[in-house]
Amino acid sequence: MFDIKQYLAVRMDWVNQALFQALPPSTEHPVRLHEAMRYSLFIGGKRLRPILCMAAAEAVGGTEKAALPVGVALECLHTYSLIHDDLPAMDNDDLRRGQPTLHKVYGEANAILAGDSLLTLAFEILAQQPQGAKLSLELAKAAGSRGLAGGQFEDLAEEQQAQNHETLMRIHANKTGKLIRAACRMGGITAGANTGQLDALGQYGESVGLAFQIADDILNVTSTQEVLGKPVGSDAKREKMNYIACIGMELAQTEARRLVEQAIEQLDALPGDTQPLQALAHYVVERLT
Ligand code: GRG
Repeated sequence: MFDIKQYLAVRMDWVNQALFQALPPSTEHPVRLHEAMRYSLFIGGKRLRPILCMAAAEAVGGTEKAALPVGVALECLHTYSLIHDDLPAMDNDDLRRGQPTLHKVYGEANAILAGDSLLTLAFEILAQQPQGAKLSLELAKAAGSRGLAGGQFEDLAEEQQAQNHETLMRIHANKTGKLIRAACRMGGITAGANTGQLDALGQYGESVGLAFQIADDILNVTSTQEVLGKPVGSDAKREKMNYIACIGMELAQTEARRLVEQAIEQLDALPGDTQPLQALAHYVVERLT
């Protein structure tokens, strides 16, 4: 039986060590900026995107270690998006990863700059990898106006507006799904996957990304701030578009399970060990944080 807990713990450790090495030391000038970048990265986080990236490499016969630096880049970019999402101009949140948000501790301007620096560092890391151009293209497409930033834009614009399933799907696919999809495809790229294999990994990532977001919406209703490390009940309070308001709790749970099965079907034709990706798809909807 695959031990997902142990699997995650080992890889989280690898990712944390690699992140520690990749970031400028907090003794380097400008000290406070480097401290701020490290604060957001090391106060917590599941490291899901780097772990998916490594598992995707393995699923097409590559090595996890070759995908690790790419995972580090993904985590830097993900953390930038969380820092900016928490800013007063966006979600204005006080808590992230169980700790005060970066702007609460370091001030708003420094939080913006730490986010900018992490976003840029992600591409600096990718530029140094074999296949750097292909990897950078993949991440840039996922992070820009057709991905994360565009999804965030629509999400902010849609607050307090009518719940519409189609709009909700598009926002979530862009805001959450595109980076998870990119993580899987980028893992494949490090392993020299062919076009068909990259498509399968991308479709796996898309389904897992949506399932992840549905699970996030469910946890926003069912979990507690202590367990989750960020505010709960915030979607309802802000009348924010989410799956529960849109289709109800029961259908949301059914949809998340269906997406997991759909994701796993994509793995059939892959030549490597797909057990970790299978287990990760289940973990995404069964997780408690
Ligand atoms: C471009 C500013 C900007 C934002 C992009 C990612 C994003 C949009 C906003 C963050 C807020 C949010 C609720 C995003 C949906 C994806 C999501 C649930 C992120 C949290 O990811 P986890 O659970 O976080 O993997 P950890 O802390 O474990 O890394």
